[in-house]
Amino acid sequence: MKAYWFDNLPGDQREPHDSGREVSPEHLSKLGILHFNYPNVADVDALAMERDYKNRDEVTISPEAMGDIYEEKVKNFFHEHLHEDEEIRYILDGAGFFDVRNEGDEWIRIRLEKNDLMIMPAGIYHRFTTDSMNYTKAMRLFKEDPKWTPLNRGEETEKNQFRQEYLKARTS
Ligand code: KMT
Ligand code: NI
Repeated sequence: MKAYWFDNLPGDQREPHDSGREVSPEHLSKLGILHFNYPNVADVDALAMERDYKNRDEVTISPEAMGDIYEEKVKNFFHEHLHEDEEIRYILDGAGFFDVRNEGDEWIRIRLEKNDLMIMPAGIYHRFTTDSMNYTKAMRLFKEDPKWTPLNRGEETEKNQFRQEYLKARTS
């Protein structure tokens, strides 16, 4: 895992876009983000048990796995959105970038590699992309049914209850 300010420069979303300014784990935890390095799936099982996660699936995001729709999927994952649930992702293979908005509405880029697990709180604005290797294999954990509808940022999400609660939790 490596976290840094996104450079906001034009260019392919899959490039690192590393501004050279690192972001500390403390900064991430202030945003409500947790990160763990779990070499064994047993560690993930324990976390899932502890947090009452009953379901999971696996996705492979690559041109080989997705064929013609890969480029479209990658573009879609990169639309800024939030969820009304916590989002837990565990990287099984490959790597990818999650960009999250910080308290000043700036993009923080988080590079996740194999064995990285990240927990993002409900209501945080974020987006995802593969890197230039075009290969992310990830486990997605769900409390109940796979319900992880992305709500794209707009007037509606600003008023969203989970967004409001997220903002409130950050200042208290
Ligand atoms: C999301 O919500 O943006 C995702 O789950 C991205 C795909 S999982 C690596
Ligand atoms: Ni998401």
